[in-house]
Amino acid sequence: MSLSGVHAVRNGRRPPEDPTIRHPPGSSEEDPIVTSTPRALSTDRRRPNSVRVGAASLLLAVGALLAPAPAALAESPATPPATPPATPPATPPATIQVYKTPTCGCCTKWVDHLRAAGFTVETTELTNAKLDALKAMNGVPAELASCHTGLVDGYVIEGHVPASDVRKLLAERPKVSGLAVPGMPMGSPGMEHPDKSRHEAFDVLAFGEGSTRVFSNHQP
Ligand SMILES: [Cu+2]
Repeated sequence: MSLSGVHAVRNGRRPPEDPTIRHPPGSSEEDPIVTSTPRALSTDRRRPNSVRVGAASLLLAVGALLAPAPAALAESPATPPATPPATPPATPPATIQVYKTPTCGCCTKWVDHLRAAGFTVETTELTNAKLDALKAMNGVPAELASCHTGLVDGYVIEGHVPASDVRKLLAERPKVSGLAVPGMPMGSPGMEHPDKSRHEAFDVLAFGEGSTRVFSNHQP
């Protein structure tokens, strides 16, 4: 079976130590500011009083200067790596991993659409069989399948989903597996036709947990 091969392709792209890997929201509860105290503030205890007062106020002043600087805190080896505060992730730059077959022209146009909207996109080309396996592995219902599959921040993006819907998904973070535009509706991003009168209305569907609902509707 080729599932492990697909996995290897995905996992091999970045080593786990890669500092650019973002952590899911709420995955870290350590606050580096709470756990690290500037050591300099406690070093004056053995000195005479007069020196101590002068040194203490100087150190306090230095401490006040250093306190807001994350670089000063990061010098302690015990300080955990800086993580973003526990707020919802900001709007992208998000990286979308896109899986497609090598000959899919509309897939490439959809990737261009995402990049034009500000997303970073990494593409991986797979055989049809491996692409189908990847869709199944990521819970894409067969009836919602399209030509390409994207993965971003724990969500699956199946087919020609507009970048604006991906942004909305990442901002609102509903409890769904992902979004899908089944088939390849004419006029969806990457499926534009020179004759715009052939563009059709289409729904973006949110799927997951055995249910599907309309996430947004697009008119030609
Ligand atoms: Cu397509």
